[in-house]
This record gives sequence, C-alpha cells and structure tokens, in this order.
Amino acid sequence: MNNVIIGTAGHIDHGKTTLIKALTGRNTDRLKEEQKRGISIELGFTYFDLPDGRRAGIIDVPGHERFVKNMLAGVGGMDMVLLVVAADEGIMPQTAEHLNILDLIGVRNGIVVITKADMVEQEWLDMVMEDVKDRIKGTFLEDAPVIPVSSVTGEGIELLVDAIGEMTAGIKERNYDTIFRLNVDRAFSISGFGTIVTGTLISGKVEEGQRVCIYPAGIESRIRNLQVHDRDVEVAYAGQRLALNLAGIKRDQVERGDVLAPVGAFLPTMMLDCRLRLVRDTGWTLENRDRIRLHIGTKELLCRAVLLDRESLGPGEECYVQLRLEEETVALRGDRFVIRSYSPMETIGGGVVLEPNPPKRKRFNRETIEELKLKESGSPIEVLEKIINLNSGSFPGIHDLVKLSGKSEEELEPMLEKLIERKTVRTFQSGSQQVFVHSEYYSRLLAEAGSILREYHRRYPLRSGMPPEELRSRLFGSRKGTFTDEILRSMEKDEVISITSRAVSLCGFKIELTPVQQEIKEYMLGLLERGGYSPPGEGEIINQASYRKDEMEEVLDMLVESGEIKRIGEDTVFLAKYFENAVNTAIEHIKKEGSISLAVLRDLLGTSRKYAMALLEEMDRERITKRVGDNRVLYR
Ligand SMILES: Nc1nc2c(ncn2[C@@H]2O[C@H](COP(=O)(O)OP(=O)(O)OP(=O)(O)O)[C@@H](O)[C@H]2O)c(=O)[nH]1
Ligand SMILES: [Mg+2]
Repeated sequence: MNNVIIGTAGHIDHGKTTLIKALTGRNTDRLKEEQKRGISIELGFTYFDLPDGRRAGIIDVPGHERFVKNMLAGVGGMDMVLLVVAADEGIMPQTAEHLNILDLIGVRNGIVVITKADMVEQEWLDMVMEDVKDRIKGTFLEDAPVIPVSSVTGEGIELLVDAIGEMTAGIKERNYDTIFRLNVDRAFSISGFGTIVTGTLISGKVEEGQRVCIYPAGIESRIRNLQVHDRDVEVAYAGQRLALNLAGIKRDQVERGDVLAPVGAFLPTMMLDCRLRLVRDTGWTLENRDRIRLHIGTKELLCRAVLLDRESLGPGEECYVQLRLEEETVALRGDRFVIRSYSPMETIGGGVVLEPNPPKRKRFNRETIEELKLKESGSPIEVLEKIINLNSGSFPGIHDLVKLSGKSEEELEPMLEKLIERKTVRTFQSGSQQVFVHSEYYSRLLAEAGSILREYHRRYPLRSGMPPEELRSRLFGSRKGTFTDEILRSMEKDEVISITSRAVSLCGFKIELTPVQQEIKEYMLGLLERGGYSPPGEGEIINQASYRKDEMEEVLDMLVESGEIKRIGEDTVFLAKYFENAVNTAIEHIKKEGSISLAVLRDLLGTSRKYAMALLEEMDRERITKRVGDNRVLYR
C-alpha cells in the first residue's frame, strides 16, 4: 500500500485552509483563536480521498511569519506539497521562505496552486503565473504543474484533484522494513483515555500492543490504541498519520519534538555531524560557533554550529559542521533539518545529518573530513563498514549496530553477511551473543599481541610464555567479556600465538637453553632423580653448586613451569614423576583400605615423616584427598 501525506505551504491569508476545505469539506482550523482571528496558528490535520480510492493524510500549515516554527514541525511528514500563492498578491516573503524550507527538507513532489483566481482579471492571473514559474526555476518545483483555482467558486478544483491523483500515484513507497519512527507533533490527554500523541509515521510499521520508547527521555510504554484518520486500526504503516494512546504515560512525559521508536533503537545525542548549506537569498553569514535554531523532525532546539573546515559560511555555500546541541535529541543518518537565525528569526539554511552520534570533533582535521565525506556519499554497506571500523574497540553486537546505523536488524544482516564473506569484518560468538569487529582492528590486535609477546620472550627467555590474564589486560584493558577469549582463540587459529592454561606464547616459540643452562638443568634433574622421595630442598640444590645463583633460579623456575619439577612448598620440590607416583600409591591404598595415614604413606614410599606430610598436604590442596581425623580419604 502506498500511503501519502499532502501538505500545504505559502504566505499568510493566501487561502491554504480554504483550499483544504474546498477539497475535503473539513475545516482544519480547530483552535478558537484561529477561528476568531481568521488565521491558522497550529498545524491542521485531516484527510482526503484520492480519485483512486486511497485516503491521503493532509497537513495544513500556518503562513504567518511568527508560526514558521509550527510549519517546520509539519513539513517532515509531507510526501507532496500544495504551494499556495494568492492570485491577487503573488509571491510574498513566506512563499519564498516556505519554498526554501521545503527544498531543504527534501520534499520532492508538489503542485503550485494559484488561489483566489476569481478575484483577478485573466491578464493579471497570467502575469502572476509567469512570475511564479520564474521563481520556482532551480527548485524541486521547477517542473510542477501551476494550477489556478477558486476555492469560492470551485473553478479549477477538479483539475487540481486530477493533478493530485496523478502525482500521488507516482510517489515512491516509504520503507516499511526498517525501524519504525514517529515524530510527535501533538500530545494531549483525553480524560478517561490518558495521553494521546499524534504524528506521521515516517518509516516502518507499528502494531497495537507494541512496546515503544519515547526519545530522547527513554521512557518506555505500550501502544494501547492506534488510530489512522479517526478509525481504530491494528497496524499502521509508514506514510500514515497516526494517533496513539500510550499506556501509563502522563501528559507531561511527552511533547512535540519527541520521537517514538522501538526500545533500544536510538542513542540520544548532544552533537550532530552534518552537511550544512545556506540558502542563496539570505542576508546572513554564519560564523564559527554562531548560536542558531535547529529544526529537526518536529523538534526545535538551540545549538551552536562548529564549522569544521572554515571560519564562516556565506549565502549559497555549504560545508561540514558539528552542531553542538543545548539539549539531547535523537536523529538518524540522512535526516534533513533546517536552521534559523537566533534573532531576528529567519530561515537561513539546512542540510543533512551524516553522523548522529559523533565524538567531539576538532576543526580542520583531515581524517574527520574524510570520514564525513564517506558518510555523505558512501553506500549503506560502506557506511556500515566504517561504523564497525570506528567502533570495533567496544565489540559492537547487532543491537549496538542498530543504534549506530539507524538500520533495522533485518536490513543489517545481509550487509553483515557480505562484509564477513569479504573478510572485511570478523565476527566472534560467545554463547548467544555475537560481536562484529573490523578486520583492520583485528589485524592491529594481532600485531600488538605479536609485539607484546616478542618483548616478553626477549625478557624472559626461560619462561614458556606470558600468563594469559596479563596478555588479555594488555590488549583489551578493562574491556572484559568472553569475547576477548574468543579473539585470543582466533589468533591461535591464525597461528600467531599458542595458548596453554598457563601461558601464551608466540606460535613456534621454544625455550632455548645455553650450554651452561643445559648443564644446570641436567645437574638439577639428576640430583632430584637420586633424591627420589627424599629430595634436597631448593636452597640446598642452588647453594651446593657453583653456577650463578640467579641463573640456577631461572632454570629451576623454568623446570617448574614446564612441569618437569613439582614445587609443593616453600623449599620442597620433587621430580614430577615421583609426585605422581606418590599420588597413585596413596589413591590405590585408599581404594583398598578406605583411608591412608601419614605413617602408612611414609612406609610405602620409604621416606621420612616430613616428606610424607608435605606430599599429603599438597594432595589435600589439589583436592585429591581430604583429611578426616588423622587419616586421608579420597576427596570425593
Ligand atoms: N475570493 C476568494 N477568497 C478566498 C479564496 N481562498 C481563500 N479566500 C479567502 O482568503 C482568506 C484567507 O484564507 P485562509 O484559507 O484562511 O488562508 P490561509 O492561507 O489558510 O491563511 P493562514 O493559515 O493564516 O496562513 C479567507 O477570508 C478566505 O475566505 C478564493 O479562492 N477566493
Ligand atoms: Mg490557514
């Protein structure tokens, strides 16, 4: 289904509201003050049945200079516009201002309607039409039909309806298969029902009962009831105007300018990276850090424009800026906006959001400009790749990427698959969680791990490697998580590192002993072999020989680390095979007799009480045995 929203635009009193009434039979000026003063103040909403039976939403905007901000809250939802110019007055200031705004916001379809045709002579009408055609050259309305009508006599209205029918038939469908977004343009309460918000669903679809989040505050709610054009519906689609009854929300928790979207879809921001253009017919020049009004979605807020590559921006010029906001908002890449001067208020330009969650940018920085260029003109997959590259360090999962990219999971998945297939992106899985890192980030990690380990092996040539914990914290800092294990395992698969439970080393690293160290090793192993179950202590081993003491300690440590020697106390070491034998002897005896005493083990091994005790205590520590009274039994 192809839903469309038709908006009006044009100078005050030129007949916008009257035209809508002539088309629909309904008056969109609903405020008392509007009726009393005969002008529109707020946005007016109704619907219009198109010739082919579809029902289009209508947004009627006020033309008064003071209410341009209300007009701005309405334009974001428009698929096509009726630019209204009164035949008796011709183009006036807000005709031009509205035209600029529509152009900046990116409205692509429209019809120019010359109203009050009944009030002027044909000759005058022809002149006004010529003037209008001249003025719309170079804008999106350049090829638009220009249709004279009288909302009073009805002349030309039929022709206009046909033109609307033709134009709406060709309007491209909005995207339903993405995260839904509704920019709130009204919020009010009805007693007995609670809080109602209205707005245009600019993307996706929503269902009754669905959970939603009010941004930027992050308040969660549920859609209790959903209406389109005053009728209850179960589902609403992009391009429709909606009224939503929000469960459990107080009137003061939501207002115009807020955004409704899925829970977790947006990261509120205080900065926006943008491409900004000033309109040609403004008298303003924007200086770096000028305070301006930003209109984005239905929101108006104040901000400062940090010009990233120049000191000032003149009429008709464009550049990259970082907008520093005075309050939080949410936006997506590609969102259009308008800026107005702080005072006096005038529409001076607008543009498009390139990065909705940027870091604070430094000015005149080449990398920043390159990044923004890519985000401006890159394909969605190139942009996704860039996002992953910039955020790999925080191990983004699919939900993070939804927030960072503004795309739904369904949109991201095929792109991620392609990036993984191309080996541009690597994915790591841990349990049900999956993260995505750029291969450039992974390569940097590999190089870093390599240099950390090379340095370690150089300093400790007799150690088999670095404790895994130490490497993990050197590489990932405090970023914990099971993904770091997965990444290390992947480095092992890539044959860069080897991992045992005790040490990580460079793949292929082997301890190489000098001839002296080799001699020391043989001396120690020989001594312990002869010692059997009553071996000399560490101090004794080291003090008896005439090698360098520190070198002996290193070799001893190495033999302990490699598992050839078992250290079971301050000063007590055994050859590993003797310790294992002692364990087996004890286990066998317990299995036969139910338990073992110190004296029995001492006799079975032919050793002294001191060694038997040390061995049993180590077995207790390792939970092979446990002590019950004076005896040991199996730990379980
Ligand atoms: N004769 C004649 N009068 C018209 C026509 N259209 C509008 N008017 C009159 O012009 C006046 C202003 O019309 P509105 O429809 O309120 O104008 P508007 O553009 O909605 O004004 P704002 O919303 O305040 O910007 C009203 O008195 C209308 O009756 C027309 O086609 N012919
Ligand atoms: Mg009006």
